[in-house]
Amino acid sequence: MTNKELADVFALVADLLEIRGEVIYKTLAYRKASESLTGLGRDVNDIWKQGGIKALLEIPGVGKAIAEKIDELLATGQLQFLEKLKQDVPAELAELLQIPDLGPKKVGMFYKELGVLSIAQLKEAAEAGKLRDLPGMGEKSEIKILAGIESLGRRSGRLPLGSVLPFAEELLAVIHKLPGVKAAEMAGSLRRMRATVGDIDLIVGAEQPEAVIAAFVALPNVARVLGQGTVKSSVEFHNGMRAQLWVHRPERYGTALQYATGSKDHNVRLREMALDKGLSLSDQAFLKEDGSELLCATEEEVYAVLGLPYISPELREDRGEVQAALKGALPKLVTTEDIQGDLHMHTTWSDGQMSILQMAEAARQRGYKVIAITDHSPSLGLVNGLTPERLQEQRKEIEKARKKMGDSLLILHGIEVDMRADTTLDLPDEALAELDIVIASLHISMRQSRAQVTDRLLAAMHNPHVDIIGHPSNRNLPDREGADLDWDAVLKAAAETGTALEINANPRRLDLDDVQARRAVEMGIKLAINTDAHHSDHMDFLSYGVATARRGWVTAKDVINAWDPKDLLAWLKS
Ligand code: DGT
Ligand code: CA
Ligand code: ZN
Repeated sequence: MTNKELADVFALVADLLEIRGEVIYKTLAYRKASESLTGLGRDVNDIWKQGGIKALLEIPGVGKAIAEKIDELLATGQLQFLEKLKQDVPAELAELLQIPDLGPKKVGMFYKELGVLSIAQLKEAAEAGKLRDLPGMGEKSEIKILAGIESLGRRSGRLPLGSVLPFAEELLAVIHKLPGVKAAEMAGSLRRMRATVGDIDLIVGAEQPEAVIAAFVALPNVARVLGQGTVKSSVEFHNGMRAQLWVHRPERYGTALQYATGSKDHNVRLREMALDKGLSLSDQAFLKEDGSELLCATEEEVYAVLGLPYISPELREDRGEVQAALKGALPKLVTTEDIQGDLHMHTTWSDGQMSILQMAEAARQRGYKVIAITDHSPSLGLVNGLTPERLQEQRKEIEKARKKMGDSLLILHGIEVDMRADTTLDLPDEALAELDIVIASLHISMRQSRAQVTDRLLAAMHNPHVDIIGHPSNRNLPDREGADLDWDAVLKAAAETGTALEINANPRRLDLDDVQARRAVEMGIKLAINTDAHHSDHMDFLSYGVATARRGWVTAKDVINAWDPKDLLAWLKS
């Protein structure tokens, strides 16, 4: 069994226990073990073979009960505890938990009351109106379940960039150290920094490809070899992620990297240009009509052969970048170094994990010149949002932090105010008027009709105190789609009212997305690239937001937190 398969067993145990109605804490140990096994860099089989149960206990999140169960699973391929549990609770029910907003209690109830065992049966029961009369249910919750089932059908199997990139970076560091490796880089959608990625593509430059491939497939966290050839191999890791590795001789590295970075459409465009010059471009080389090869060790050379300047990977989507490059009109893309501060963060005043001062100090350490403290407003459940009274109290603490930081950091007092379902904001104008900066965000009732939900954004933008719309669509990657916004209307209002739109850099959001960000800057709308940090570590998310902006052809002058703080202050006042 692989780590991932073991992890899946424990996740199933936890799901079934919850459906049976066990109290949460009894399931926590299984969930923790499942997560820990998924993230483990070593093969559990090796640990177990070397040191048995005792060695298993060294794995974080694995206590005696779990270690014994891993031992049983690895020895017999089965778990008696799970087999018994399945007699109480059919294992198929766990599948129902994938439906968004459907919890174990309801799943258990649908099974007991109606014998529902599968998503198909649940859909049938909901369509026949059989769920609405059960305890705690109604017509609305029935409709919600149907919508949830429908959204499952759209599930992509893609992973958010932020879940893959850190793993791929570690992997790359290991590959760099394999014998004979001269160069190694990520390619594919990961290098283009798409918001979600299908798999990990890696390119290596080495004189002896077969030796590198043999070493790669033998890495300890490889669970399965899906394919192994002389220049290419494909594997699945213990965490379930898949990677393809191509190895090329160093003198061909440029064409190989360019090819594997894609996108497919961008490459098609380049091949057409090559053909016009009598060249045929492959991952190996440019082939001339006389049959000789033109080799490129770097990507720059590939583009130069075609008469093009280097095109950043984030732009390679065939969205006009080749035409722009030909005209010398590529944008000077924003970089993380351009960013002067972060204008969206939370503290212990609402649902953040650190104090104002701790966040300020972390920001100063990163070399920021400005931050905005933007805790939540009151109506949003569970986040301890700020009433006008508590905002006044918070102001005093902001003043204290300002004294401590002196001239080294500008601290703006702000709020992330909720857009209520009825188009009003969650704080009175008088409270907003006293703040330095106001972000308005959509969190609740995001499944309203297009007209209704769009109206809420328009109303917020027309409020003179609102400076920024936070994570405009409220999407959650990879599978929760954003609100059904009328983007034409949203962008038009942003341009007219001079409201900035946020690119929320949290890798689960990346919202605005690249496409809307590009439309926005073309219309002269200003953007803010913010991390929405709830802990100082989250400030690291910045690079994901910047990458999204770069994919949207955004330059530093489009981004209010890339400006000198003086200019930002002037803009906030205007
Ligand atoms: P993904 O993995 O779905 O997130 O997307 P990509 O872009 O990483 O695509 P993938 O993994 O199927 O292929 C990796 C790269 O290989 C792709 O970006 C460009 C190149 N490639 C794959 N198939 C073709 C093809 O049929 N023609 C050309 N020109 N390039 C291809
Ligand atoms: Ca890929
Ligand atoms: Zn926030």
